[in-house]
Amino acid sequence: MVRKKWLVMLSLISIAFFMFACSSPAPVEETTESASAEATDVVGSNQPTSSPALITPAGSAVPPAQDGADTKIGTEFGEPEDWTGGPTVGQLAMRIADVNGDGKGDFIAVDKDTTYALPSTGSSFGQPEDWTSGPVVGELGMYFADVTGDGTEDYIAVDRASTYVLPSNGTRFDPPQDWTGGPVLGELGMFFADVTGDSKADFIAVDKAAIYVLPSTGTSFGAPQEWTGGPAFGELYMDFADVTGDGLADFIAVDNASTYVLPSTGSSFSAPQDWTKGPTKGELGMYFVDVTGDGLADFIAVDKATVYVLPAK
Ligand SMILES: [Ca+2]
Ligand SMILES: [Ca+2]
Ligand SMILES: [Ca+2]
Ligand SMILES: [Ca+2]
Repeated sequence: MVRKKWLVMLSLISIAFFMFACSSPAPVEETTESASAEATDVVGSNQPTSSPALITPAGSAVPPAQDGADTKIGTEFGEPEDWTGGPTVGQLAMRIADVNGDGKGDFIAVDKDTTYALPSTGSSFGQPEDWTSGPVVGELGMYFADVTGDGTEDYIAVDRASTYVLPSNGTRFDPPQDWTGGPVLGELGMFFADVTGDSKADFIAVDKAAIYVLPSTGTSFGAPQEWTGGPAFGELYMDFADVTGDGLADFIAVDNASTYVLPSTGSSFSAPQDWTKGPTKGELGMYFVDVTGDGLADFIAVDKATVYVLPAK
């Protein structure tokens, strides 16, 4: 049922755009209704499927900002450090995102009554700061990515009615702005990453039929563009990160058989390339983030026994 509804909604994306484009919706606390049940349902949906199956976009692909200035190359992880000096938990969601734009990933805790940011000092997370002065919750998902292109990661709340962006001004999130003028949902997952290469994260909706990209203009998301010419998804995991190092986020699909990369051309995704030549997966989690500092996102696979890094090269 639900899926059918999504299908319909998705097929209506374009229509919705035109229909709603002219209207002036009043968002704001629309996003404040409790998302607990729905959010888990959609964002973490896990219906097992046959071949190209499902994925779970547990969170936004928000690799820490990389600046070319740092040429240090990492080789290992050090000992665990206590960065909060006590328990810090978000009731509805927790993310790491550089919301103040200083190049250090900050701890974000989404609570029912408001959204807190604990800015990173580089060696600890500071005191919680109230960044929304009230509840902001995405019914279908909460993401953090720099969609405005100013270097600060913004809050994106995906509701059934529309997609709202709360731009970071460096010290808090501005009020919600309607960026899609109508519903936009991905059946298999929703991601925010810069696939066009203009430093603004784009809205990527993974549908069963294809992957759609809604390029960010800096103040809204454009009309959906089909980037794959057919179905494309990972059986075990999907993500969007720049593994080729050209500044455009690429599509990564982890299948049972191998891990495939579909490099972004800036206007579409190229044919799949086999990047692991065999099955590779993390039992407990998989991430694609540059941990070596060379500008290429690496494959991090978390197993019960240890954490593996497969450096991109
Ligand atoms: Ca920061
Ligand atoms: Ca921003
Ligand atoms: Ca972009
Ligand atoms: Ca790339």
